[in-house]
Amino acid sequence: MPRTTRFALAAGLALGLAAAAAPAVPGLSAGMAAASAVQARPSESASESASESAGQSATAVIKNTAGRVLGTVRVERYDAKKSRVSVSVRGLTPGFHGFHVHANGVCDARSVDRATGSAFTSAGSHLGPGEHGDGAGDMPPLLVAADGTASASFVTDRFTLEQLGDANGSAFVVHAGPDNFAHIPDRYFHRPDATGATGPDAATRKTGDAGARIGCGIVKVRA
Ligand SMILES: [Cu+2]
Repeated sequence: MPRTTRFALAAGLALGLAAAAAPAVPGLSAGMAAASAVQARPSESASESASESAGQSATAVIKNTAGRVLGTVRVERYDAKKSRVSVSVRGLTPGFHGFHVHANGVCDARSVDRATGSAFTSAGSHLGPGEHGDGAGDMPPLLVAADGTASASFVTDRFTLEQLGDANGSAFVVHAGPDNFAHIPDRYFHRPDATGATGPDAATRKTGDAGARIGCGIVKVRA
C-alpha cells in the first residue's frame, strides 16, 4: 500500500472515530484513535469513515403537558450505522413507560387526540418505516424507579441522526404505560377488525398499548 494511501486511511478512520472516542477517553491521541479504530471496527471501509460528518449529535428536552421539564435525551453517532441514545428523566410514576421516536418535531400539549384523550398528537405517529415492534422509532422502554427517575443508555441501528433531523424533524415521546411492542400471541382473542380476530389488533400494532403521551421533546440535531 503506498504511503499516502495509508495516511489517508488512518486520517479517515481517526476522523470517523473522533466524536465517539473523544468524550469517553479524552486523553486518546489521534494516532492511538486510528489504531484502535482498526481493531474495533475492522469491517468499516475508509471511504465510509471519510464520508461521515464527525461530531454530529442530537438533543431533546422532554417536557410534560404542563411544560415542566422531565429530562433530556442525547443521541450520538456510535458508528456508521448506529446511534447511542442516553436518556435521563424524573418525576414519572414508577414502572415501565413506553419510549419512542415520533415522526414530527412538534410537541404541542394542546393537540389532544379525540379518540384517546392523549396530548402531543402533534408529534405524529412513530418514526418509520416498520410497524410497531419492528419500527425505526421503537426503543427500549424506560424503567422508572420508586423515586420517579429513570436513566438509560443504549445503542440502536433502527434510526440515524440524519433521519431524526429530516424535513419534518422528530420528537422523543414518553408514554403513561408499558409498551408491549405489539407482541400479542395469537391465542389472545379480540373483537374482530381488519386484522382478524386474534393476536394484536390495529391499535396495539400502532402504539403497543403504551397509553397517553405524557412527555415530549423536540429533537435538535447539531452538525
Ligand atoms: Cu409513542
